[in-house]
Amino acid sequence: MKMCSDRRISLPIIMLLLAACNNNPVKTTSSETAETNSGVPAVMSYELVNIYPHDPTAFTEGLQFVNGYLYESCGEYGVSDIRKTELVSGKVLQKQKMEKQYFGEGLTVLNGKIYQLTYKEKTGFIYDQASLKPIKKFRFNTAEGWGMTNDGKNILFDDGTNTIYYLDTTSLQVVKQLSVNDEHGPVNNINELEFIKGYLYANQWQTDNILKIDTGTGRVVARADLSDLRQKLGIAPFPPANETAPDVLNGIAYDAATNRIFITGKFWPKLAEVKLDN
Ligand SMILES: [Ca+2]
Repeated sequence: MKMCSDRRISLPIIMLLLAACNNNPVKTTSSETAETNSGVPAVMSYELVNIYPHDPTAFTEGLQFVNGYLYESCGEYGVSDIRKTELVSGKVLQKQKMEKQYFGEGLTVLNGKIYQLTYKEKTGFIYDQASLKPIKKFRFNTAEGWGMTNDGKNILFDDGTNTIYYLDTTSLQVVKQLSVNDEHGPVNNINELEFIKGYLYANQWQTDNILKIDTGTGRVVARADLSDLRQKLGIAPFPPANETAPDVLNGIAYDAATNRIFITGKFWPKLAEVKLDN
């Protein structure tokens, strides 16, 4: 999520209160590396390893790293696209624009195909990974489409609530649902996703938190606060000062071959390689 004109910071007080209730990590000692006995998520610290360029006009909605390249879905009506970019230069190597009635959302690459959600159009797209050419559309039934990833078998997506939906790649039907919870209850606004070493990682919309989720139970087992990443990258604090300024953190990608994690955000001019300690 989401579009500039509908960024929901028009409800700042409610959102901040919700964020305060849901997101304030309870302090744990640095030696704790997993969910505590009380169910409180462990604190994940992070280390900034590298900084790469990122297209500052990209309203990032989905990000994945595959065979040396970043695949990204960018949103907003009229300018949405999917693109393949070079990590070190940030150069866009290939791009496929979407029709103006679609707002691009989460993206994932699996078995030579790129799957992509749209925001309110209940329409998913499948593209050929090599050419980025559209192969087909499919329908999904949630009110909104937000983040997407895959676990090597199923596609996982979310709709801005605390529910993760598992899609069968052949039938494109939902075959399983997972509810994300922490010690306070449901964790809503689950957004961009990434599957890393058996755990589901998610950023939570309008926060700079990265959550580590046990896909067996839906529990948040660890949480990283990346709010000072903006400063390290030279990016102005949230909320953005205008419609083209860097917006929320959104975009998590993982390179399993080198164990690197990449983080960026909507209209961020930089992309960070980070290490998470948990
Ligand atoms: Ca991702």
